[in-house]
Amino acid sequence: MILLRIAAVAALAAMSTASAQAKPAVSPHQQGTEDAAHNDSGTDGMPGKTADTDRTVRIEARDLAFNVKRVQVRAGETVRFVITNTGKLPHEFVIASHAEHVEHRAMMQKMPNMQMGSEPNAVTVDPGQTKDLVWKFGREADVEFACDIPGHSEAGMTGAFKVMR
Ligand SMILES: [Cu+2]
Repeated sequence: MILLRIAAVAALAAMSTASAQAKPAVSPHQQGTEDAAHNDSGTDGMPGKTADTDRTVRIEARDLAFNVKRVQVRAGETVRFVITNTGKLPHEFVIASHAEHVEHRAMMQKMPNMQMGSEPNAVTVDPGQTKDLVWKFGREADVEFACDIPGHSEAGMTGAFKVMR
């Protein structure tokens, strides 16, 4: 089961690497809406491999806040986030730049039933559940975590990463 997990994470990482390499260089005004969530305003972090975990950080998602507002990480560090939902509502844990969060929220306003859980930078955690998200931080300081379900970030389900170089 652990091996399967690692394989799945590795596959996701390989997919995102492949799509990044395959993406042609385009100026911002040429980018289509389908690529809006993965444009160049994104963070330089990427999904990490469980096997490379440097540190595990436990986070509690409540209605409607995370138990921490700020998490300090080192540039290049692979952090395994273990998110437990102790609330009564489903919540997300999404790692992205500020601009990407704004785009995700706009998209979810239009499509409230869309699940972010299949994205490599997001997990959806149902009440009582615990899920993992492994993330390798880059040097970029503009990276935030949030629940982008409509109304949740506005109510305070956001937090910041402090990236130490
Ligand atoms: Cu939420």
